[in-house]
Amino acid sequence: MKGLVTKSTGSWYTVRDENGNDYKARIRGKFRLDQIKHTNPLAVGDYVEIDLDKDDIAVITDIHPRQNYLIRRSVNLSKKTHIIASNIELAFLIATVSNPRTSTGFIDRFLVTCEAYQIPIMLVFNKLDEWQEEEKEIHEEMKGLYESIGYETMAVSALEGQGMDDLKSKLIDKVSLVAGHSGVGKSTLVNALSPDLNLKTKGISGFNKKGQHTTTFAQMYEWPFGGYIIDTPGIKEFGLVDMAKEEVQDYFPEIFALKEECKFYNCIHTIEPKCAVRKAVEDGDVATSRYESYLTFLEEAEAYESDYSKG
Ligand SMILES: Nc1nc2c(ncn2[C@@H]2O[C@H](COP(=O)(O)OP(=O)(O)OP(=O)(O)O)[C@@H](O)[C@H]2O)c(=O)[nH]1
Ligand SMILES: [Mg+2]
Ligand SMILES: [Zn+2]
Repeated sequence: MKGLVTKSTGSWYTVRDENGNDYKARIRGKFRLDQIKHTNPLAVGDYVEIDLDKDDIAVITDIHPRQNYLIRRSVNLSKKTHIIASNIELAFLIATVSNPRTSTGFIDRFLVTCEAYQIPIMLVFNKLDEWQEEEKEIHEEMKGLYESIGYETMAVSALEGQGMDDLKSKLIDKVSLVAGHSGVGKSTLVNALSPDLNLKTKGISGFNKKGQHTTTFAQMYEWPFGGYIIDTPGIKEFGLVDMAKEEVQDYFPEIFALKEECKFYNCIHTIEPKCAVRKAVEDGDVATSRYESYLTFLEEAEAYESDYSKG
């Protein structure tokens, strides 16, 4: 029968059947073949086929094709990637302008990954209750930047409730995912919309060591108002997945839109003459921070390519 993976700890999975029953499940050996590419053969969000063993333990025998998946490669140029979750209808990148500050570089990295894997994405700025003038200005700037490219943004306070009704309206009847640095309030936000879940959060005392993650593995929960949410552990840094350097520009919508206007059809917008992208950066039509992210990812793609060719 068909089931949905709602939790994965590595060797054991929780699978929910179509009647809403949860089973502890493990996989059959043949799945491990996929581990050549990924560190985990199955991820939260996967639809699978299960057989029931004795003691109501389920054996996962097959996986249904994934519509999409969110992937992360560790920064140390590891060739294996980790699938964070799959079959995501909407990803929410939770960002904060302080405590901790989310950099545009990190936001761009996440956006590019979502573009590459065809995952619809929204930017949510949390902790607006803490904003003073300076934070408000930073938020306005970031909001302006990303909305001008075409990304939808929201500002909320998971703690005090501002903006949460709007956010909820986006979540109803969908499989969504929250991602972002540790401490931005992902679990707090999920709790705010579904208090019964009572997810572990950092707590007011804040005694956790810096960099310590409160959520340690991705898990899917059902909303009381319809739909599912995947809470994920904080991402500190992650490397782009393997993409050719010519491909990087395809995932920056505002750069991609200018591509035809460059003199050379194979322009990658670094040193080529009559480059429409560099002109747009000079004119302020493409944000410097975005162009810098683009160059960083380009270098990364090159490094990855040459590392790969060495074998
Ligand atoms: N002021 C303020 N604090 C918040 C808000 N949302 C969350 N916090 C606080 O931020 C801290 C971290 O919240 P968590 O929900 O544990 O963060 P997380 O993103 O789930 O962190 P990881 O599980 O480690 O990835 C907690 O102390 C929360 O109370 C908010 O809207 N305003
Ligand atoms: Mg958490
Ligand atoms: Zn160009």
